[in-house]
Amino acid sequence: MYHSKSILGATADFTTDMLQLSTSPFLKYPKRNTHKICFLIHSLYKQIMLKAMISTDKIKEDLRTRFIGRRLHVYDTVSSTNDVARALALEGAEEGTVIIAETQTRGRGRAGREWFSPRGGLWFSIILKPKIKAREVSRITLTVGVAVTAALNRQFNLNAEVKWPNDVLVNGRKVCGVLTESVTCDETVKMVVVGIGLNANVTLEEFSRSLRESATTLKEELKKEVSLEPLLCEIFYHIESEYVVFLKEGFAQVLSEWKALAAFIGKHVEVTVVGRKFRGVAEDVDEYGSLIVRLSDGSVKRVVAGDVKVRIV
Ligand code: BT5
Repeated sequence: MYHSKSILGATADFTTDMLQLSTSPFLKYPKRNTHKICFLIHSLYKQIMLKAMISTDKIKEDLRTRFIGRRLHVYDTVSSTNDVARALALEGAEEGTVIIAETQTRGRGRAGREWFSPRGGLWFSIILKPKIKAREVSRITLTVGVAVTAALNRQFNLNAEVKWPNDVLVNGRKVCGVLTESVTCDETVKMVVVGIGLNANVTLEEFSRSLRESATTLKEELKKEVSLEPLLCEIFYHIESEYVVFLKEGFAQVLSEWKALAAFIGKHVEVTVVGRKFRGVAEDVDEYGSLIVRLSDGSVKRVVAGDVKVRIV
């Protein structure tokens, strides 16, 4: 791993993967061509960096928030932005600090599931320090889901929806996932790291065959690439607004916004909880973010977000 200051002022970690690009051709070509190869590699490398690097300067120009995104750490590659955020939070990083990476080598979803994080996507984590109880943490996930959905609909005029507990869908496919991790002490939350994975400028061909069936990307839906910095700023703005409403006025308003954006309330669903499946109608989401499912015998099951999968049947 090489550490360097990027041309855009952010700290960047360049992995050896990128540098291999520039070393291997030397082995194959005669010496007289090396200057040409050098030039080629240099311009290729420059192009990659210019295209890939998310600009902190551009973000700062567009930022309309009071605290979210005011402190930014932009990396080329990390294992997981949630891990970096957690480490920084434990070192005392302020609320609203955001960690962004161009790629993640070990991006994860809930219950340790793999999160595919190629270049072109938005993979970032936000440090929050809400004064809430541990049982309220799932409210943060729903709050962020509402905010990302609102940002996408506002910015691109899409019809994005939220899917319980932590997805954002476009045309029924997952474009974004939210991973909320917290540190608690005696039922009180010390800090929350909200990880957001948004498939922005990624082509569907890059996904595995099985993911291609359930996932989508903004590039795919809009048939063009999107500018990442204004999108990030829009998302930060909506997250901060919803978060402040939640903390100051309570969760009821955010929950009603969530329900208005929900993909499947009233639909038949199959729920998988730790490998066990059952079917019913998704009736509601309660004030703690649990899913209420009515079974065919009329009884009601309350499902807590965690290692749960839900699909519309
Ligand atoms: C999530 O988990 O949806 C939460 C994803 C959070 C990712 C962000 S990226 C920044 C931060 N750093 C991290 O390490 N994580 C966060 P879950 O509901 O468990 O969904 C995981 C499932 O989604 C996987 O098992 C796949 O089926 C699918 N999946 C994986 N990568 C995907 C992608 N890029 N787009 C859509 N679906 C994906």
